Amino acid sequence: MRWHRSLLVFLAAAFVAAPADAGWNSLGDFPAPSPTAGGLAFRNEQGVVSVTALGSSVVRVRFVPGQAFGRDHSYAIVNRDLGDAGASVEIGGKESTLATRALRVSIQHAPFRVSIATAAGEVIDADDAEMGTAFAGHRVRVWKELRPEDHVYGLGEKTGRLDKRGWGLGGSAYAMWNTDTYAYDASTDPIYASIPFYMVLRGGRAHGIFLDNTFRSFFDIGKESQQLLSFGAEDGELDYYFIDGPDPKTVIERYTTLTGRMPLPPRWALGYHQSRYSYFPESRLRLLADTFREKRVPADVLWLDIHYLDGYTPLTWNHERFPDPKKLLTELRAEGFRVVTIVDPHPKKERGYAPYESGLANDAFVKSPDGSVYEGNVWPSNAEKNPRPSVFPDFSKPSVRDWWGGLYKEYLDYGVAGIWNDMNEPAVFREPAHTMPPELRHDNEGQPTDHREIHNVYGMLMTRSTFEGLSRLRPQARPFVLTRASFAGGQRYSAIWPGDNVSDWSHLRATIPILAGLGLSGFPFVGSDIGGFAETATAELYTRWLQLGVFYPFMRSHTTLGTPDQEPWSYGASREATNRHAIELRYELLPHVYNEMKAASETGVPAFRALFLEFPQDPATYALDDEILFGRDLLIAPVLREEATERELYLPAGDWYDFWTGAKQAGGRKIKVRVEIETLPIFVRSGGFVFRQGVVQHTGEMAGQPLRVFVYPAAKSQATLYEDEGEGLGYRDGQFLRRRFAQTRTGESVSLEVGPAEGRFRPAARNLELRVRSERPASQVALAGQKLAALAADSPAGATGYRNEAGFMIVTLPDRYDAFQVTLTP
Ligand code: MIG
Repeated sequence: MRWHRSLLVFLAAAFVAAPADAGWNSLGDFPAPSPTAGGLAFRNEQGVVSVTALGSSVVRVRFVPGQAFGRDHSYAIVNRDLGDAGASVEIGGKESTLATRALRVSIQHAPFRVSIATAAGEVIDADDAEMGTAFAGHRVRVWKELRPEDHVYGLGEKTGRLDKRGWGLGGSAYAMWNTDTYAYDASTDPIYASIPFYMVLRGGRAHGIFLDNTFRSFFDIGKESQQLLSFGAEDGELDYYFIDGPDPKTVIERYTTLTGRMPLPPRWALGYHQSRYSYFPESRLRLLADTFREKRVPADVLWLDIHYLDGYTPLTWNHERFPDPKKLLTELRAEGFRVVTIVDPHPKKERGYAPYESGLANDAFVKSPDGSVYEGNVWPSNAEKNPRPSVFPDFSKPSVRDWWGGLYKEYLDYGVAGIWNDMNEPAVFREPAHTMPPELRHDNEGQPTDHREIHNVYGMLMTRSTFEGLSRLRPQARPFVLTRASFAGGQRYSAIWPGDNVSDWSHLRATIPILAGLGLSGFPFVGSDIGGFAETATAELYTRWLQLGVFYPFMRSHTTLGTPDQEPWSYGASREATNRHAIELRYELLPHVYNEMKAASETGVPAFRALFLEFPQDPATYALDDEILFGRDLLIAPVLREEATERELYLPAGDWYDFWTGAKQAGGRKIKVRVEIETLPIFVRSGGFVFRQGVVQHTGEMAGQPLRVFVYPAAKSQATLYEDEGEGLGYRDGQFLRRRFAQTRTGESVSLEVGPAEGRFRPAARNLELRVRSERPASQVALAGQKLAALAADSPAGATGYRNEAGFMIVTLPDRYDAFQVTLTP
């Protein structure tokens, strides 16, 4: 077919057509700005804009139509101190510049357009020449150039592909509005949480943008026009932060310097969790616990969903189903189980019910514009006996957060270990909006506003209340909170799970981009319902899900009301063995998992990691959403197709080692591997260190376990291992142990260095096993210069020496905490 030239021109014009929404007023001509502390301030009859440098690599742009900014207040940002920006401004006639050590921000005055470049002048982020920044009534929005080579990630908890440019050239558009979306699918948007942060990767170079606005907001990634990325909100300020890399991990570090990081979780929360809607009565829960121990399937945590409550009423107990919670929880604890209970944000409107009474006394509830307490139907209105509407704490009021946080006291006295905050979008049985009316009133930390502004932070502020309450009630413990709804910065208070997925293979696959996207958005403590929530998993689907779930930071099986049992042993004896094996792997890897979660708490960089974070220069990683890294060194290629006998996967450049066989695979290519139901493909990066222990039934059994350090070949490599008591806050005062492990290989001989111990924590007496991958067995091994003896297979535990086993040279010694060196020679 021959295309007519004018048709091509027409098509090209249609493709680049400017956003035609007539309502938008783009910012026009501004007079020269005035200098401010760290930046520039602009003003004309359309509005005010400020551009400020926060540290050398972060620039804040703030615009509001009208004549003055509102209060400078943020629920998301906890720190604006990113070091000295070294900022200088130059005010010209047509253009002004704000320069930092790393960036050069050029602002054209007429019409007003911002362009951010490196100090060397390479433009990174530029307003669209035509639209720039605009407003329409209260709406605010900015259009930015999107280049063909740009990949866009993040936006928190989003369905669809990892790369938000979408399935093809069609682009994608996302809204931020926390929504209870039972059995959502890949096209549902929005779902439960809002994180208005994205990252652009362009030829391996990354930068990010965070829109700090809690109203309903929008992100258009090349959908309206392939050349444009635009974002904005229905009200409030267009208040955004440009965050430079150039490394994508650096972007996350800086974003989480602004919005805070996940606190170190208690180690038990990284064990296996078993949940369903709902385990009751008490005898059922005890049977569940006993079955785990009898069948030797490791587990740490059992969950109580809404049937432990009296008429679904938050903060009560159903004493018919659970007559003596304290006794029950104490006895479960003796078996090594902790219990997490669900607590929703909808106390029942009922005289005599303490949370309602004390809430009224504290003026704690969300109100209608006429000043009356708002009532809505949620679970308590479905109670079999005495159904009633609910009222809703206004978590945007600091005194309400304190009050609600204190209400957990009774649960903690019973021995509840953690709290699960559900329904906090907030969900209200009021269709079609399924939430509160927009005109409801909130305190908004002293500047009253309506629900439109608080909706997206309601869930996060609830988790803040919970987290801070637990911290006050148990000052020595690390709180564990799980939430369904949250906002940017919510990582400071809770783990998150993406709600009500479906027992379907497409949902298993979808968990990778959703969870990885959360990690890219500063939220590292994530996990989806293993097995799927709605409907029923087949045996095969459940096993495959559990195997991937080993690498979810939060590993929990959960299913809805009325489905068959979804426990590791629910699918017959052979599946029980396979499922046990998956959970055992999680427990073997716990030292590694804990180490990676500690790192995430310090840098914000997630353990469940999209490949491009480690390989930003490799375009083959940009759209990968069916494999994942765990930390730096483990590549996980889960089996995501029914009855698969093989799977294709991509190994980035370098050598990789099969986790199961030790076989070497050259990377920089796709490979096909055979798969069996027993395991999933895992590869270790060349030079990788994997920290393992023996199988335990729960984290309480870790003391005395050997520490097994698996070392994979590279000329030179190193890793750090962090350990501590697993609970409590002593680690902040030096109760931790951090050591560096390093290898150097010359020819076939390997020198391993274990660095000096940092911190005062010392694990209970145990063995250290250094397991060095090698093509040939060791024949000579020296520890700190002393020749070691070869160990016989039946040598007593605790003996010092070496042996060779299945492709590994293994040195065993009682762990010691001075620096030392081991050399192994084949
Ligand atoms: O309307 O508490 O997503 O995990 O089991 C359902 C019952 C309310 C929704 C949660 C789900 C939980 C369920 N909850």
